[in-house]
Amino acid sequence: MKDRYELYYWPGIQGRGEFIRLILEQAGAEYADVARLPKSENGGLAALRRILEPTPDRPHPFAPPVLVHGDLVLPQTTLICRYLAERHELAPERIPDRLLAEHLQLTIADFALETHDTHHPLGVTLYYEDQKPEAARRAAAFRDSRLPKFLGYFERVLEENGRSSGRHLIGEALTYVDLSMFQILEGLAHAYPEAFGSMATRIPRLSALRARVRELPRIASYLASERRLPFNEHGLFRHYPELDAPVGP
Ligand SMILES: N[C@@H](CCC(=O)N[C@@H](CS)C(=O)NCC(=O)O)C(=O)O
Repeated sequence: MKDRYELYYWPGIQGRGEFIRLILEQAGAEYADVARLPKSENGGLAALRRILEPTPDRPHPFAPPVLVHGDLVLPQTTLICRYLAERHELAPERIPDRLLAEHLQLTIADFALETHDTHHPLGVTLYYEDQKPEAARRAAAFRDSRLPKFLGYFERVLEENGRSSGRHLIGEALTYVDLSMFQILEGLAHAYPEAFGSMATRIPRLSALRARVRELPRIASYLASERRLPFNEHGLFRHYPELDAPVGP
């Protein structure tokens, strides 16, 4: 199958789409970010809505992101990441290691969702402005307990990976899991600069991983390009100063 992909995702945000974009960019793959294309090129929100419509051929996706590759229409971020990574040498070789990589990737998805839920604790159908007191409580619990627990976990996973002397989360080489971890760390630095900044001395290996991924030539060039959308207050990682504070000792 020809390596030309179509990514269908909300046009104005990094969101979950960004985990996929980072893999496509590092792979040097040819892809269209369809909803960001103009209508004249069959892009825009209408194209995104179309891919979510029921069809007699296959179960239709519940939500974006969706990857289209030839006849394949694949939803669910973690599944898409795994599919792309295995096609482009960004996943471990052996099946047990591939499963372990997916286990880490699913944990990253949990971490992303919990970060998101700090500003939407009552759900995505209400605006942040309609759930501010609940968000404040949820964010305090996140900062004091969940953030250190997740970051501490991934720091230990790096430390324990003797196969790469702690340079990669799994195996001996760069994988999609490292790229996704980079995105989480970037997102936290944007959303929770105080809380995340106060954790810096506790996560030296994760900080080094973040710096290394940022300097990969293809990633560096992507980050400097217009293809990389800035963080904003519509995506997973939102900066609301009133939710942020340093993490306790
Ligand atoms: N588990 C899914 C979650 C997908 C998801 O929640 N997508 C969001 C955008 S990031 C959405 O548009 N959801 C619409 C909805 O849930 O109704 C994944 O990881 O892809």
